[in-house]
Formats: sequence, C-alpha cells, structure tokens
Amino acid sequence: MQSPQDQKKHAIELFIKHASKDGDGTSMTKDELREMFKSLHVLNHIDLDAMMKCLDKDGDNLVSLEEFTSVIEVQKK
Ligand SMILES: [Ca+2]
Repeated sequence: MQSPQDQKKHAIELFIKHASKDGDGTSMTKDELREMFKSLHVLNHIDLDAMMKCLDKDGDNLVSLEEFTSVIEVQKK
C-alpha cells in the first residue's frame, strides 16, 4: 500500500519520463499522454479526448505538470 505522497511522487516521475520524449519534461502532448496510458496498460479503458479535456485546464493542448498533479490531488480526497 502506497501513501498518497508516494503515489504523487510516482505520478510525477511517470509524467517527467513521458513528457521528456519530445519536449522539455514540463508539459505533455496528447501523443505523450497516449504513450503514458499505453505503458500503464490502461489505454483501452480510457477516453483519451475526455482525459485530455479533464487534464488540460488552460486549454493550450498541453498537460503541464501542475495540471497533472492537481488532478491526482483531487482524486486522493
Ligand atoms: Ca494546459
């Protein structure tokens, strides 16, 4: 059983790993998001467009680390 802190740490590591593929590691494109879910073996269970909309709060078509972690924190409540 992981603590919420550990889960957040792992999520951030996951984000940076995938966000670094074609960028500077601070934001994730939809393609990178897709690759991330693929690596987690959950892509088939996810509506990528809905997920992107949910994560991308400022609508720039990139998911920043801040946007990513804010969703994780909401889910931990
Ligand atoms: Ca954004």
